[in-house]
Amino acid sequence: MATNRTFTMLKPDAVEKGHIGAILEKISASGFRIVAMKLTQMTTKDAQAFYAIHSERPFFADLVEYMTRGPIVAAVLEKDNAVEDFRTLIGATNPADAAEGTIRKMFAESISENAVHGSDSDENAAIESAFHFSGREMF
Ligand code: RTP
Ligand code: MG
Repeated sequence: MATNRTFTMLKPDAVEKGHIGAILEKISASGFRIVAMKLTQMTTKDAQAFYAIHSERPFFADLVEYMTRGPIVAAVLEKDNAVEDFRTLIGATNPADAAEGTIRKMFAESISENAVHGSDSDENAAIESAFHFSGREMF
């Protein structure tokens, strides 16, 4: 995986509220090219594995329940400095702390239901992209 790619999920709350189009529009307008994308639903095992780093945190069970309760949009995005620039575009984990104009400020409800995921490193972007997509599904 090149270092100019990141992985994102539009989380179940964003899909439930009909925000897929608006969020993808904002992502595209911010200069990210979609190189892979699908609507999918994670199983409990999938979510436990994807968020394994948080398995000892008090919110882990709620996080797994939330991330599996409905479909998500999984996507791989390409742009110079993709990981850092996408984290800036989505804003702080808690939308109350997120900057004006960020995706979480615009579309998220709370620290636990915060509309969108963004990889936090190039290494995790590659791992998370491979978790959801085969090489033939990335363009
Ligand atoms: P993400 O991994 O989804 O992009 O979010 P993040 O880096 O901004 O935040 P992280 O610390 O990795 O937390 C992962 C997700 O767990 C939920 N969370 N709930 N109730 C809480 O205190 C709490 N803290 C985190 C959120 O869905 C968060 O995005
Ligand atoms: Mg994270």
